Amino acid sequence: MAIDANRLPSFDQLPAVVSLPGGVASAWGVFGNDDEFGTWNLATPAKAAEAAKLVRTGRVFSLNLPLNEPDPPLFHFRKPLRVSMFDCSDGRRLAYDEHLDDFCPQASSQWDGHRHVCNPVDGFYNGRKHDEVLAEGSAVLGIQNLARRGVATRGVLLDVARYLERQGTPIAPHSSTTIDAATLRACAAAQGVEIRAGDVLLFHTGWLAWMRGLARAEREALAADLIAPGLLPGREMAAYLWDLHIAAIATDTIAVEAWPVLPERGFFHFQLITYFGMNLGEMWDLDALAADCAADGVYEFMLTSAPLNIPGGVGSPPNALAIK
Ligand code: UVW
Repeated sequence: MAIDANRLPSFDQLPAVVSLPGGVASAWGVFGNDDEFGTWNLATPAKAAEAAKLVRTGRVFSLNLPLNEPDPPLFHFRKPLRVSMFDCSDGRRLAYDEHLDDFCPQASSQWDGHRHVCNPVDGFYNGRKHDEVLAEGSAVLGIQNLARRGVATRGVLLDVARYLERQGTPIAPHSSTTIDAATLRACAAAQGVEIRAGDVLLFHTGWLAWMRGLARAEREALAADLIAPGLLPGREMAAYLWDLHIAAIATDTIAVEAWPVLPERGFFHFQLITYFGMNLGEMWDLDALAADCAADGVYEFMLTSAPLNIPGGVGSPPNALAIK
């Protein structure tokens, strides 16, 4: 289905989700009733061509943490990766392969794909039923869809950390500071960058760099009482992100939204993943890119991502690059 971003409904035109509080709205059906790509539909071939024109210096930024970080994984239900080489020599040569054990594709830098969250009442993105998605051998809404498609589009970085520092209100990393839509707008204006339909929007908070600088015992304490800055959930943020018609959003924090989730605010993953069909990039390593953008004043680039082709996968390391 060819998508024209100019003809998409605005947030105010989307139907309300009655099973959830907080003004959640549904984009189910907007990209087709059988669609499994959600807002990735907006990352069109024209966007890849637009992004290619942004490559001017050839500077490449890998946005991926080592797969064994953070150590320990910060959610207790994710296990640390174990890598073991084994000998596959054949008598004429010494050779080795490896096994990965307890690999959780969402324990490090990651995409949260369309299978990550499900509203128990309504189902997964586009109304796919829980039993259908969880059925043995089902790949419905799996990350293989994105892996086969690949990502090459315009990326924009909002360096909220530097912006708020200059405003005299720096983000305290060991906090659940919320970032509202007005702040994202003001940051974009201060940087002189426009966010366009089909872009991947990155926002930098400085949380990841802070977390990586902690001693192991401090990271263990953080895992036991997890806290991180992030987006302020709610109707205003949902309307801002939908009306930008971005393809996805990614950040250097653990959950995109401020953590922990407060019951009165609701779990914003539902709005973004389940009802918009928008994948979330988390714990992306944005520090070097942010420093480069601050140095040259250029906050747009080509963004590529090649997720692992895991049939029925919930998420994946992004294998993301920003190229300027
Ligand atoms: C959870 O939703 C628990 O994890 P993540 O922050 O990876 O989305």
